[in-house]
Amino acid sequence: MRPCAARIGIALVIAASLAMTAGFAACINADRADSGAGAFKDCGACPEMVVVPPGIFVMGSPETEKNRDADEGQHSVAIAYPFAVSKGPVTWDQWDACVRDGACDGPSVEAALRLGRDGKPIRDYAGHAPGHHPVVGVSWWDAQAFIRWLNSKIGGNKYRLLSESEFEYAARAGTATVYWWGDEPSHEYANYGKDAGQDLGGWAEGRDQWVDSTSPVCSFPANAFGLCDMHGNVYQWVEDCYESDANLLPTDGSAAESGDCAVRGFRSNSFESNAKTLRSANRAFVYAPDTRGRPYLGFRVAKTLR
Ligand SMILES: [Ca+2]
Ligand SMILES: [Ca+2]
Repeated sequence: MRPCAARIGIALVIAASLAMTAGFAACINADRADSGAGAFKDCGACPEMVVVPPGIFVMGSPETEKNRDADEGQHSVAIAYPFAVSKGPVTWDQWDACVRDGACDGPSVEAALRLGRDGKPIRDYAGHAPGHHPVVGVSWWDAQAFIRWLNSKIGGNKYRLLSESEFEYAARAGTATVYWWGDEPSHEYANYGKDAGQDLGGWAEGRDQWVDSTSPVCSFPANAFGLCDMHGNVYQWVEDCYESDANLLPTDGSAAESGDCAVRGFRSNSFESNAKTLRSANRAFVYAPDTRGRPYLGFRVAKTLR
């Protein structure tokens, strides 16, 4: 077997070859304390991380795609590095561990979840689904606090949010279809709401048993990269400033630093969102990074491997 460095060089030259890049990822991962094939955890309460190989993909949707939006212009993105992505969104259990360590502001998030968009208390607030369900109500800054806590565990600066292009690359997992499982929405693969129309509102069907709540993380099949809940369950913050012009988005996997940096975007979809926004190419709306209390918005983390 070639030394790792030599194999990395080859993989960078031929980044389009997924077979080669899979070998690259395996090479990187061989140096890690693995909990499974291509997966690892850095501490007991840390998220399980899955290694995603380098590759080239077309971000965005063709103009023929039903329900597409104008900000999804297609362009090629080359990700020349492997990176790790949490298998699912960060859970309440993981968030609570950060709160117990004093690194995450649990009480403020809980208080925010009790308030509606008008800032007034929700009269019939029923609480959130805890434990292995995804954490919700957290701001982009809360996500950054959680990431600082993870980085304190490893004594480095490797954990971070995904960029928007990394998120779409990881969600597509080598596919060019509307969803990774095909061109039609399906409640066998995601917790989301209505199939038709563009209204909000939960819906249960088939494997999707949840109407008005999140589902436990990874209740649905993982995609070809081994990641779950890349579509549905909860929206997930990404690192980027919001660049509405797809032609100006970075093509190397990095996060956009142009556009509107007073807001941050998120990806995926949620239990109360519709099939239109469940699409791999969908770019969600944006919020100010201090926005807390949204019961459909959480995050997942990435880790730089080099
Ligand atoms: Ca549902
Ligand atoms: Ca959109």
